[in-house]
Amino acid sequence: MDKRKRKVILPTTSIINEDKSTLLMLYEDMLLGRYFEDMCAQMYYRGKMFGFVHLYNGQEAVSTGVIKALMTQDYVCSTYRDHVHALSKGVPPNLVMAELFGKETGCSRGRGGSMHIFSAAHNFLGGFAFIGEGIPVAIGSAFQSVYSKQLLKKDGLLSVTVCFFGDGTTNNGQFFECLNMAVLWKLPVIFVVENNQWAIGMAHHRSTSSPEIYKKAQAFGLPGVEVDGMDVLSVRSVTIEAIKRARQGQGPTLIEALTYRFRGHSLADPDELRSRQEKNAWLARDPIQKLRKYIFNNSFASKYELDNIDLKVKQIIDDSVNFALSSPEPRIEDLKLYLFAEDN
Ligand SMILES: Cc1ncc(C[n+]2csc(CCOP(=O)(O)OP(=O)(O)O)c2C)c(N)n1
Repeated sequence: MDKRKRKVILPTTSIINEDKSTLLMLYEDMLLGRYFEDMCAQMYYRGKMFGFVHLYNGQEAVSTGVIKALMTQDYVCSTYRDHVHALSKGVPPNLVMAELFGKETGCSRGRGGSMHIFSAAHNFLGGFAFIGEGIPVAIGSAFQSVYSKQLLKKDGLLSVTVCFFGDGTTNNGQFFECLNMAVLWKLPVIFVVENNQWAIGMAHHRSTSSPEIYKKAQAFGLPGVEVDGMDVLSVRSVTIEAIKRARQGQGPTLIEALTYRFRGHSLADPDELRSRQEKNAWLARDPIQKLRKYIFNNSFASKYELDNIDLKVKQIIDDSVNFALSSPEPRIEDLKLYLFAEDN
């Protein structure tokens, strides 16, 4: 068999019956992610953004399915493909767009850019340029939740930390070290592998000894679950289970979401290595179209209601661009500001 060709079979998960308001919330969040990223591409090519910009198109069901099942008090740790995770966690689009424009009003005050979206106010822990860098950070975050609850006797529910990373990253040692530690200390952490089948130009199955990542959980003694990452309701179902375990102090879960990125690795990538046939097969599984059909076919909402959500989201994105354009640049006198914690 041609090693470059491998058919991905998407698993089926029994889903929870969600009500209309939840379904529309999920739909709106996925659209927000998609339109935000489409606008980023436009702005990047118009010279409004600098450096590498990695877009999330195609993977929206993972961000929405996971993050929208969390509580406000929970934490999210992302990668360099971080804009949409931040939006799902509630970081306002204005602040994310302004950050991408390098403006003072951005969530990292214009100093971080695309790969360093942070918001302490939203428990959004970044944004990392190095692959695997967020995994130990997520472990630290989950540890502090346990410490605050058990030793400092903090009131309320145990907070859960979700850590996102790609299939390529799972070949990195930090992944294995952190699985070990998370199980050993029963940490309230959920590892979410967004297996979009490629690490830049390296096909996943050509770079790893055992392509089914969720099975690697077995070696460390935590549940490993494979899920259709193009189906937001399936992702949400498995996440709700994982959150329940984590919050009750039963420890971590590894979720492998099978998905695909609809654009190149970054906006600088001409995307010539993936076949047209493969791309078309995944484009036909567009997670936003899938949810839209589900909502419409089950009479949860009319086409008119869904189109109104589209218009609303487009307006939010236009507003975020206007906000970013009209925001001030950081001052040259402030070049060294925020290098140290005391500047904040
Ligand atoms: C420690 C480290 N080594 C190498 C790189 C270069 N690099 C950037 S993206 C990438 C591939 C990551 O692929 P994956 O984890 O599947 O994430 P995806 O881009 O598909 O979301 C690599 C190797 C890096 N950023 N950090």
